[in-house]
Amino acid sequence: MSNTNETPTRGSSHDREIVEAKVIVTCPGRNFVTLKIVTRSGVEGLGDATLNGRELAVASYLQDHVVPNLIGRDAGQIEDIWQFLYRGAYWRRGPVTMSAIAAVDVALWDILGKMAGMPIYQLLGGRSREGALVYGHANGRDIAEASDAVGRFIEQGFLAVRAQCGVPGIKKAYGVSSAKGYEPAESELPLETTWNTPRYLGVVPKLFEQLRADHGAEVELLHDAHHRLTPIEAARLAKSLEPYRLFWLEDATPAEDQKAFELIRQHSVTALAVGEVFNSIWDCKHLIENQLIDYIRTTIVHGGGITHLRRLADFAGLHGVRTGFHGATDLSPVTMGAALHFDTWVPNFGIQEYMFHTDETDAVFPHDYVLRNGRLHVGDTPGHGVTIDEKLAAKYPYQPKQLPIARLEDGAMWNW
Ligand code: EZ4
Ligand code: CO
Repeated sequence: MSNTNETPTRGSSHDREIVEAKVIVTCPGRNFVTLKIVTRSGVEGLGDATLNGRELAVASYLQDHVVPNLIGRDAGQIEDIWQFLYRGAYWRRGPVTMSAIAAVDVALWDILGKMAGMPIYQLLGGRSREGALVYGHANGRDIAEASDAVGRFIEQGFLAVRAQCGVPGIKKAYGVSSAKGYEPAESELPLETTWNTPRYLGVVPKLFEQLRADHGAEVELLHDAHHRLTPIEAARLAKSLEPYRLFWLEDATPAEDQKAFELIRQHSVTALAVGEVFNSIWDCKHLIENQLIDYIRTTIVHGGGITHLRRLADFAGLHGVRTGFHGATDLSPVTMGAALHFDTWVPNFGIQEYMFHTDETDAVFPHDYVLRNGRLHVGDTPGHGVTIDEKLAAKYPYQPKQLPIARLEDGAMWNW
């Protein structure tokens, strides 16, 4: 360095050399896997690698297979490291691999921001909007309870609310919980729930008819079918919801079969969102190119980080598809922070899912984003603005928890 006043963090590739990478598993209310990368000059970056119900697989992938490859590399070579981990593993894609790559990628963007003295949204190209429109999760055991819950979100200033309600005769319908926060990964072995599609299809249009009657035409309403429907059932639901103008109908049918969405589109103008379980641009290429969806849900932690999501979002933008990032509580505040920087920049932003983390989680991951008037606002802290209190994290050891499963009434496995 020629100028002695220059901050050491802006220095040469020698200063940027990765000297340490550490995997932190903690359970402040639920499990999170976090990767911390440290450079020779002492800059630290954090990435989230949480894969709900399969956390230790990603922790091992990072610890055993990725960390040894990171030591000695230049933290500034974000693209090259991404390509190294993606191409270099030979085994491409998949949620475990892509969550691990995401953790490295986000940690490196965090480091880059700190070295540049800039928030990540600035590195991406700057602010496109003041804040990111978010939607909250309202639910109730029946329609009346769900409508009251939606009302409480509106009172808190939310402009968009996802609504789920119980299905008569079904114990533990998806998205319905009496507890304060909805946490689906509840037990060491999967909770067994039952499913009945005809009864579900009977109740959902009535729920939204009631919500429009109670809360008016303006509030944005969303619904998640959580992969439960066949393509023709999904088409029927989408058609029956048209009068209530949903912001979106999410995961109407599993989308391994991307072509299935053609059938839904043929029958309905209800906006469609899909992709929280996707991990690659290739999972939604047909959906996007053929304009079969309106919102892509794949988010940073499960989709290879900022580097891959930027590619995906640009591709989606060409086809009129907007972002609607997954943001349930199993995505840690690190992902939320990184996602909000992305949302603040991305030109084709749609909406951001947002559930409150527990106080324990917020204490382990201090962050600078704030909710104001129905939007989440990022701060100007360099990087993504989320840190970890490692001492506190160590007080919450990993707890084995899996997501529930669903069976039809005859006992056959269905999609949870
Ligand atoms: O079931 O994040 O839209 N949100 C969702 C979530 C998912 C969980 C799975 O880990 O569908 O509630
Ligand atoms: Co969902």
